Amino acid sequence: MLKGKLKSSILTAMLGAGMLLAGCSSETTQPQSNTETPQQDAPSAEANIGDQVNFQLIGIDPGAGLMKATAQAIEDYGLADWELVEGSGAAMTAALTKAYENQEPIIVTGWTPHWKFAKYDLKYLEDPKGIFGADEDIHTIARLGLKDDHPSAHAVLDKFHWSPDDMAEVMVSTIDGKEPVEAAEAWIAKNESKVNEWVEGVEPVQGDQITLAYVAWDSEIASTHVVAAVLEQVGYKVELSQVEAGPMWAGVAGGDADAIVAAWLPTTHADYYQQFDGQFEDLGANLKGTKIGLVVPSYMEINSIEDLK
Ligand code: PBE
Repeated sequence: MLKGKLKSSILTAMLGAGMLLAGCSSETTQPQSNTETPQQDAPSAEANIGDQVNFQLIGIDPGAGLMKATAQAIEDYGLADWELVEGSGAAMTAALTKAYENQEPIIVTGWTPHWKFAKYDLKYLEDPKGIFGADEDIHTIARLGLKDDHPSAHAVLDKFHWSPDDMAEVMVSTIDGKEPVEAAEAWIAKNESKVNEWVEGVEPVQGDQITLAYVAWDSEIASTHVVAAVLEQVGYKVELSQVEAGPMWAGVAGGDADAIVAAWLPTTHADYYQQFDGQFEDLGANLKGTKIGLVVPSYMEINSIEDLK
C-alpha cells in the first residue's frame, strides 16, 4: 500500500512538473509570435478560443470518470483539434491557480463540491448534449463480508452522510493550510450533532484495523479523512491507502480495502460499478448533488462546450 502511495505521489509530482513546464513554454512562445507576426496583433479576446489555450483541456488522473466523460465530449462535440492533458487533481488546480492569478484563459476538467468555486469566480461550460450527465451522488461502498467482520465500522460507514457544503468546508480549510487530518478534526469538532448521528448506538472497538482506499481528488481527501477520524473515535486503527481510481475499485471488490466513500454514481463511475458488480456492497449515498464538467474562469467569454468548435 505504501509503495502504491509513494508511486502515485511521485507520478503526480512528475506530471505536475511536466505541466508547469508546458505552461512556461507556451507563455514564452505566445508573446514572441505576437510581436513577430503583425497579423496576430488582434486583441486576444477576439482570438479563437482554441488558440488562446493551445487547444488544451487541462485534465486530471487518467482513471477518473471525468476524464472518460471529457474524452466522450471531445468526440461528440467534434473537437478533434483538442487535446485532453492528463495529470492529477493537484496539477489541474495548480494550472488553474496560475492562469487565474494572471487572468489568462484556461479550460479545466472540474467538479463540485470543490474548493476552487469558493476561491475563484468560475463557471461550468454548458453541455447541451448532456455528456457529463445530470447531478449525481457519492456512494459509500464496502467490501463483501465487512458487516460480519467489523459490524461497528460497517454501521458508521452505512450512516455516514453529509452535504456538499460540509465537504466544501473541509476542502477549503485544507487549501487554507491545514493538513487533511487537522481539517477533518476541526470539522468534526464543529459538527458534533451530525457526527453523533453516525456513531449513535455503535459498539466501540479496541484497535481493530480498517483500511479505506481513496484517490487524491480534493473532495475525496476531505471525505476519507473525516470518516477515518470518526472510525478512530469508535476505536479503530485506520489505514488510508491512496491509489488510482481503478485500483481503488479493484481494492474494495477484492477485499484489500474495507471500504471507499468515493464512488460517484450513477454516471461518473458507471464503468467501475459494472466491472465489479456483485463483488461489493453498495451502502448508498453519503452526499447528494454533485456535478462534473468543463470549467473556466468567469472572465472568459465562452459559455458552452459548443463554443470550442
Ligand atoms: N472526480 C472527483 C472523480 C470522482 C471524484 C469527479 C474527479 C472522477 O471523475 O472519477
